[in-house]
Amino acid sequence: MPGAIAERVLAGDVRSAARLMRDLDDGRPEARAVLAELFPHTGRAYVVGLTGAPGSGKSSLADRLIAQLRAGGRAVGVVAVDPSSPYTGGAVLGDRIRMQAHALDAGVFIRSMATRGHLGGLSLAAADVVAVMDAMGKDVVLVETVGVGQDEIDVAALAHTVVVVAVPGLGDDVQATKAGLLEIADVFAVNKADREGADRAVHDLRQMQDLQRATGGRAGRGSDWEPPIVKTAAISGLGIADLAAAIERHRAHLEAAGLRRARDVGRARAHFLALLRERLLARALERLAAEQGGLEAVSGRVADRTLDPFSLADELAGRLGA
Ligand SMILES: Nc1nc2c(ncn2[C@@H]2O[C@H](COP(=O)(O)OP(=O)(O)O)[C@@H](O)[C@H]2O)c(=O)[nH]1
Ligand SMILES: [Mg+2]
Repeated sequence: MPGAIAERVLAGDVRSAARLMRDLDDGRPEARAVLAELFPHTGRAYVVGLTGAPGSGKSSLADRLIAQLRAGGRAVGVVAVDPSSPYTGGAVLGDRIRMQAHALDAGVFIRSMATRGHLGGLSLAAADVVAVMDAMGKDVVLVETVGVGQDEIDVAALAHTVVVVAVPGLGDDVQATKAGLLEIADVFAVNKADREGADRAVHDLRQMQDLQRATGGRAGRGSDWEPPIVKTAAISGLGIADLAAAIERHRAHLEAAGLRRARDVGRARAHFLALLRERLLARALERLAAEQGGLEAVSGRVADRTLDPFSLADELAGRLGA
């Protein structure tokens, strides 16, 4: 039986959900217990990742997609993760202004995430928030993340459909896309198509896809899906319906090809591994604090070569269960 807080979250109560998310952020054990109560009621939301370089227009696209989804009667959650610019200054203000049209809409819940030192990494914090939104009854949860670094790639593992946002006129941006984002993209949006060079960017992406296919295909995604490339201009709304349709096609493809479950298993694996990592690391660090004076002291001794980190790590790991 869910407790009072879980009941309120399940009923879609925004204040209870917001408080729960804050408590999760603060690492309160009671909050995790509420999450466990909510768990049987989750698994219904469709999660869409939006990833790409800062300034590529992810928040603007999210805003447009929200409007599109709301017009279709869907309840929407948004998780904005931006480690390069924690949402405390301009970014959060920008996001609020951009999405404020939806601020009074009860069918939309937007959460900007701080990126304090989560032991489980960003992906765990984001996964927890996605779970709360899922329990609240959001049909679709958009997860916005800056596409640089492993943490963000990990966040993408939470999504059923990953949209990689590129912009024209940035060769380097396409290069960055190539590095890891090409692997995780289910759909490409070439945003700012109102600017010169959009066709060129589409062409470049297509070429990279051809190259990838010629050199052995997309590792890890396990399907014959060819990620479509959609031109968008979030500023005017151009191409947004196409983008929403491409996301919907990918979702239909996952279901028709029996891949939805594989994706869900992959999402569960990512979440569970992050949980384990957090728990084990917290436990090990507690031990370290109690027995060795903590991480800083140990690091100093390792740097001075008075402590062997290999033996210490082995020894600590070996005693974690005790
Ligand atoms: N010209 C043009 N500017 C855009 C477009 N989409 C977003 N922008 C602008 O690009 C800037 C960054 O957008 P934002 O959504 O915050 O990008 P994010 O950092 O990826 O979330 C803002 O000034 C937007 O107004 C577009 O389609 N065309
Ligand atoms: Mg943004």
